[in-house]
Amino acid sequence: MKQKIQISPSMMCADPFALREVLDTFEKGGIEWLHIDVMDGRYVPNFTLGPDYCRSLAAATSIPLDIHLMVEEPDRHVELFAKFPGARVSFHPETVRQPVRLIERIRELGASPGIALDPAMSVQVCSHLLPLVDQVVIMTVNPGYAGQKLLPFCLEKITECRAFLKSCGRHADVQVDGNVSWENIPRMVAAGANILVAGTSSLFVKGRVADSELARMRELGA
Ligand code: S6P
Ligand code: MG
Repeated sequence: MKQKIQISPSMMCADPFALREVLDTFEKGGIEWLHIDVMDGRYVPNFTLGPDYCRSLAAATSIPLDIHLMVEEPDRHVELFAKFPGARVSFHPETVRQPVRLIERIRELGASPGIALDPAMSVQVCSHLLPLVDQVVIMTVNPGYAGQKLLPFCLEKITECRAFLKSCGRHADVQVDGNVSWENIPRMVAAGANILVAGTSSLFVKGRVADSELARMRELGA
């Protein structure tokens, strides 16, 4: 049986001047999540979205926020992000001294915890954390920028992660983030991903999204 795919569009790819139109398209299309990339210029070379942007989005739509923290010491900032209704907050385990404590803290704050594995982080190294979270983000590009090319070896990590979760009876979401293109989606879904982060390789064209493209993505993952 095929798994049901959820879509989490990457909001850093949206034209800020077209945000209302983009959100309307997502609401109409039943989009499950809004993927928010938070970058601090330290863990990654880039700077992107922050808590004010999250606040504005949460006020403008009821689609829950899927917040991807690409920051050092996320435990210092988690309160700013975990407070949005239905929010999911994912962090990179190597950025914090006590990742288990941070997972617990995210739950205490009422949000859903996730961990994100950059291409250099193995599934095996994080295996003790996988049963504790609701989502594992497998990054298929180096974190920091939209519009990069797939690192093919990361596809095996999706398979490995899904198999490990299954072996411990866990049904956590496996999200794939990075160059989720029309061409790559079938392989990513076949490997076991059930949430697709959609950016410039698929849904977004010049920062806007067409209804027909959303339908096309549903068909690919349905
Ligand atoms: C990258 C970030 C991602 C990108 C996404 C963009 O550091 O975590 O979420 O925004 O990969 O998608 P695309 O299709 O341009 O690669
Ligand atoms: Mg991301």
